[in-house]
Amino acid sequence: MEKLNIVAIEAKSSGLHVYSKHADNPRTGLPRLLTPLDQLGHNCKIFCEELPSSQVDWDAVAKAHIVMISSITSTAPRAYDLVRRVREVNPQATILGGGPHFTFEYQEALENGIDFVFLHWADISFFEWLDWYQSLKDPCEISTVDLEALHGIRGLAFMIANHPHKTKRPVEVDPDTWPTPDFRLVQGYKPKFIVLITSEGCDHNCEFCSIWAMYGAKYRARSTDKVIEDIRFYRELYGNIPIFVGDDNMAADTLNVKREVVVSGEDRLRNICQGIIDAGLHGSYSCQVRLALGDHPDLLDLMAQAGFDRACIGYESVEPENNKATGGKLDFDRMEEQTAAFHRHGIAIHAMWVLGFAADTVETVKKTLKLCMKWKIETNQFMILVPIPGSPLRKRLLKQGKVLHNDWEKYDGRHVVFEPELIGARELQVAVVLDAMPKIYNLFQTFRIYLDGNMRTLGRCLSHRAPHPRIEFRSHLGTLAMRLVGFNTVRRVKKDTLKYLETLRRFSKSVA
Ligand code: B12
Ligand code: SF4
Repeated sequence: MEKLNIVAIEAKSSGLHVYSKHADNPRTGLPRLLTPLDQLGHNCKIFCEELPSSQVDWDAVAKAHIVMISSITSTAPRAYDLVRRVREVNPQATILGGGPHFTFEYQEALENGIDFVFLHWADISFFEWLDWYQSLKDPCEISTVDLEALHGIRGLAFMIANHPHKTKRPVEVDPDTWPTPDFRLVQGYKPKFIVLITSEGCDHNCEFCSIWAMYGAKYRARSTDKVIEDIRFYRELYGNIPIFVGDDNMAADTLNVKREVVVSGEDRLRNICQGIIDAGLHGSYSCQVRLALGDHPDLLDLMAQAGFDRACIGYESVEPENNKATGGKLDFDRMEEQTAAFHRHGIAIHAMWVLGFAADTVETVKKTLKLCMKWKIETNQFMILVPIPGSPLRKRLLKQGKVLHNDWEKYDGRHVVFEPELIGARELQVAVVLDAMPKIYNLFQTFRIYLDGNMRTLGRCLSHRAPHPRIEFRSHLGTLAMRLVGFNTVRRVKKDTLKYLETLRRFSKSVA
């Protein structure tokens, strides 16, 4: 079998995003797909443009048989620039695209020169496609007959005679069959922490999210044994490196077709924590979970024992009227207590708020700001509502004629790209990015939060309730670092925001 040269590129975002300087990690899709091929002896190189040390080696691209490009919505324009550059450098290469944006905008991707688009998950389709590719007489001259043979591969889109073709949705994959992604394939990448994916999907269906459209109304999860195997693999490679479980919702319920709970999210998380403790793999872990876990002190206790020191939580909104749009998952009267429960167990919080829902006004932004200060939430991400492709929100707003533009670079949660209900687009942009963000990330608040966290841990140590004080104290330092990065980022995005306000003036009917 001929050994293939495969270059894969994760496109970067053009502007700063809230994680630019802190969470500079690749997504795990490309390493997951290429790890088995690397093990078979193919020459696989991944470049993650977001990392200064992982810039594309164009000599490698010139020699590649296959170039893979991965993108989310805000990086799509950059991905298309990359396609054009690849064509110049290596006209013979076959260009593949995948990821959440291309899944929903596959025609756009094909029109922009991508040869094959992989829709939804590519864990089967990519390898079936590769068999097909390797069976071709001349991969540089793919004929219509060759393309016809592709209709049996599910989850694929391609052009035949300038017409886009899309095959059926891919069949489900057992997450236990995923290989552990080997990040050594990402050139120049020295991880500060590892992103570990242990599941796919979510049991909620928030209007603004594309997770159901991407993965189905399902939750598929890796078994505890496999998760422990993954952690062990990274520990052996990188020592006691922090691990961020990047699942959209690590503690989602697994439901059957009648939407009855088969495995509760709490039980799954409990098993993983116990597995970590039993295997002696405690360390610094973080994850994305629901705030409602705050009602399960025994589970929070177990999480703390395993070393979970931070939880990223979708707080979404402080307005109860927005509950439907946020998947009906929040109990507004309990938010404060649930937040305090995480804190009592030494777990810091990264709160993800969304602003711009139907009930939101400038007062909502102020109220949100006040509450996150009152509840002493360590770090807060104020995201502007974005109608991303694949989300029910996008469908609704398009129907209502409220989407202002499709300049994908601006679909990053930092720009208003639609006409909100009760507030002007510019008003929302100013309230969130120019008014609220600098208030959250001011230096006084930063030191207040830092001191408060340390005092809390000290109290937990004195009352013998802190299983891993060192991890907790280190986590407070992490909070300090994140907040300082936030302070710097907020100042840097100001110029861009002022410019964007001018752009909005052209679009928005309700200029404030
Ligand atoms: C970890 C993570 C991050 C990390 C690192 C990510 C990074 N380098 O971009 C951090 C925290 C930095 C981050 C930041 C952001 N993120 Co993020 N992130 C994730 C998360 C939780 C997991 C990513 C992951 O590893 N997934 C698992 C792997 C296996 O999936 P995958 O990479 O998509 O790959 C699979 C397929 O898509 C496909 N595939 C993908 N690419 C390719 C390419 C080819 C050629 C082929 C054949 C197949 C293929 O094959 C893979 C296996 O099936 C996802 C949610 C999710 N479930 O994916 C959100 C997600 C990707 N993030 C999202 C967003 C919006 C952002 C931010 C814009 C948030 C913000 N406002 O700042 C930033 C922007 C980052 C950037 N690059 O510009 C959205 C993207 C939605 C969209 N359509 O744009 C997602 C989907 C979350 C969501 N549910 O809405 N993110
Ligand atoms: S926003 Fe979070 S809770 Fe809502 S559907 Fe998406 S992943 Fe699930």
